[in-house]
Amino acid sequence: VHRRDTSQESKELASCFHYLNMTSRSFASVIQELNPDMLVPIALFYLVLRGLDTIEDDMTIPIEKKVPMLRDFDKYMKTDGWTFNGNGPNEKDRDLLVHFDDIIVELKKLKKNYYDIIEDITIKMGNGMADYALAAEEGKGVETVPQYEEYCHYVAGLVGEGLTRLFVAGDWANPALLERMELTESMGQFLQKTNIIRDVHEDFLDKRRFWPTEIWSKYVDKWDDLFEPANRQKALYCSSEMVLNALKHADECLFYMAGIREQSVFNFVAIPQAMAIATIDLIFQNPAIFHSHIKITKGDACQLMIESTQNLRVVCDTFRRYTRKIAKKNDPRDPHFLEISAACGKIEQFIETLFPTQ
Ligand code: PS7
Ligand code: MN
Ligand code: MN
Ligand code: MN
Ligand code: MN
Ligand code: MN
Repeated sequence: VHRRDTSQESKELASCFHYLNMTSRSFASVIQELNPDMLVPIALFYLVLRGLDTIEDDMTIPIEKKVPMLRDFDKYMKTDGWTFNGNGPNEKDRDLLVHFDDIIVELKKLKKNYYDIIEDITIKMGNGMADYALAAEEGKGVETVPQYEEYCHYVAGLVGEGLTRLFVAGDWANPALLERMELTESMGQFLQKTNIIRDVHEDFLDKRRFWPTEIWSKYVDKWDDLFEPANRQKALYCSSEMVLNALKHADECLFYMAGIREQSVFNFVAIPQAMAIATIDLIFQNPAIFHSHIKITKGDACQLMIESTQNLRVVCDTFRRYTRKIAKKNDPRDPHFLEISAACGKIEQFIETLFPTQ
């Protein structure tokens, strides 16, 4: 366990850690357990992207203001004193942008190679978010599965790319991971798709939709119909197809984690993935996603933390346990029964090749 040396810390860096603890759901603790050399760059990377996402998620910013803000965020992050007094999806995220000048001060102290990675990802993500915010405004949004995966690339695949480049720059991961970018992409896709399936009702209330038309239109005529209690069975079958689409990334996530050399980085990447497979199990065949905000229990989260801070074998055991729970709940009447069954079998088989039993 690494402890931050707060005696050497500037008031701006202390402010960065304050906002990290305020804004981050599961990431604040795992980031702070990182090896000291990785800690500040990754904390600042998190805060920059959290700031960008706060603008994306703020549905009170008019589109003609939001789009240039998303596209110019890389300029703001190098403008001394830049702050933004918006509404934010919640008070804590709003506060981060009100004090963003402190993050800018610390970004300027980063090694150039680290700063350049963060800047490159911010440019690409901001432009991708802007494209999809505009499309949504024009009543188009996410229509096809490739578009759905492109959106997930912008908001999560790119985070993975930036993190992998930072890990390799610091010699914390096998450089071979840079030549297998599809593994990194799967890490982001798996987390983002899980978030999008789980948050479907919350996003619906915000008038946002990330489930692709190509999928939901097979089950209901209008998007709003998916939330009608009378359509629960159809909605559940639709969510099964979304789960099937997410499950295809699980084996590549395990393969990616095999490339991590350092324990604190392993914990940092494995914990969110373990939470994701447990969340997929919670979501699967669960009609509550269409009317409530559901989360895995504190107890399960604690156990997952313990299991994902050991080694790949233990994380594989976790994945196998949840994959079996998913396979058990799979319903033969579900239109995707056979494919879900095959997807679960494929994950188990992959784990068997990594760690053969006996
Ligand atoms: C830089 C640690 C480890 C190779 C703030 C971590 C939105 C799921 O979509 O607000 O608004 O509902 O709940 C984290 C790959 C990203 C993907 C991404 C940055 C893993 C801003 C996390 C996290 C790649 C863009 C949840 C993707 O936010 O989502 C750092 C490897 C931030 C990771 C967004 C989503 C995170 C997310 P939404 P939330
Ligand atoms: Mn967002
Ligand atoms: Mn968000
Ligand atoms: Mn301040
Ligand atoms: Mn969400
Ligand atoms: Mn949510």
